[in-house]
Amino acid sequence: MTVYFHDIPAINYQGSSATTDFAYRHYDPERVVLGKRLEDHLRFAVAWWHGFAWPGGDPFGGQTFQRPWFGDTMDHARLKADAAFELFGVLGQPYFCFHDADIRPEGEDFAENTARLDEITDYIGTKMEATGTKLLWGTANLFSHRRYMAGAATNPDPDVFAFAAATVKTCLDATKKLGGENYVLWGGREGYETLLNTDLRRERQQAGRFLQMAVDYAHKIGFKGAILIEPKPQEPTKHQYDFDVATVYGFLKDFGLEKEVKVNIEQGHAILAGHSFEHEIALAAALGIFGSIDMNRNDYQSGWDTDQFPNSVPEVALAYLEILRAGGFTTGGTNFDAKLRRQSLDPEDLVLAHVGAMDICARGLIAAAEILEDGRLDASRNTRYAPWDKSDLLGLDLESIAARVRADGINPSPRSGQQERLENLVNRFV
Ligand code: XUL
Ligand code: CO
Repeated sequence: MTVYFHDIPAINYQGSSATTDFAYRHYDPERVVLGKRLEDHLRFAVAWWHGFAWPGGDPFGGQTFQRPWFGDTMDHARLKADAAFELFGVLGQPYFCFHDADIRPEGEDFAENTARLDEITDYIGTKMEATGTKLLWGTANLFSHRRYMAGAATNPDPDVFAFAAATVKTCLDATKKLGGENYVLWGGREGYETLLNTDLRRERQQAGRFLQMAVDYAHKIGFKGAILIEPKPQEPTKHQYDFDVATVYGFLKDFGLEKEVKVNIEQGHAILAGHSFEHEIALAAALGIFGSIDMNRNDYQSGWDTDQFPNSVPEVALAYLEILRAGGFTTGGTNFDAKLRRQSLDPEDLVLAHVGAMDICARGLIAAAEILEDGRLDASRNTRYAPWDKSDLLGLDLESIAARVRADGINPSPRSGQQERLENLVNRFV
């Protein structure tokens, strides 16, 4: 049954000679790059919240979108699921991601929320089986409802902690039921507006214990996927505890979870934290906690988390370069945590936003693979560090090093970092 995208053809790869907007010009799922199909490298996912739940509001104006599935009944929820699977089919998307609140209407209480989640995930499960679309990750929305205005795990009210913990249990159950390959925790309101009313030490402890409980429960039910924290420095709170990859790693070490939990890194969040996307990916890989990515872009003038679809091949290529250097995705993938601009009202806008983003990512990944196959970039980096390969310095102490510097007359002669030369090299591929 078609519900929404019925005039739009299924999108397929037609190459750069395509004459229609409704074609992939670069994303050929079957193309083999570095020994793997593009579809298996990129592992694209549609985000249910932006695609189907977001009404098109901004801080100064409300809903602009009029979707037939907007409403708070289970019939609306099923219609929304029908539309979502129709879009996955049009795009040929292998994966999707959801929050509980995206797929079911809010109930009167926890019991009703759980019953509705069970019912709609049964419905979604049947559609997944029929279409072969898979779940990249599930998550709980612990930030929209007013009960969470002062945080979920970090709330001053233990009843809110309890409601949030119970909700995470149901969302882990739902994610496992649907064969989810990851479970994400984004601490949207786990932070503060002002330190004047905030006991930071206590809130951190609550967040750490909450995460331990989630990990324990995932083990208990035999959830095979990865548990991922999604860092973000601020917005909606003034300061968020999961600020960036480095902060999250310190937090995981503190609570003994650095082998249990990885990160889901979002482009826009990295920028908000004052980093590049590739910095956050490279750091996570170096720390052994790289999990997955939320692909999008921010508006570079407004300084907001505008969640736009990616649009720059050079930017995306540098991110995929770090992902490929780290060995590629395992459980993770490329989730488009991106939404339309609020004037983009038509069904085809949602389709074309994903088509463009998938082509951009395909070009980025292909460019990154070509850089690695070319070999000169990494050869140059290896040469830069080559003297370390035969050095025993790190096993010594200051005294013996001082003796050696004196005895051998060590007197370093600086070498060029060749940055412009390497930038020129990379630009030949992107
Ligand atoms: C918010 C954000 C979330 C998470 C999932 O900035 O990125 O959508 O990805 O809760
Ligand atoms: Co995100």
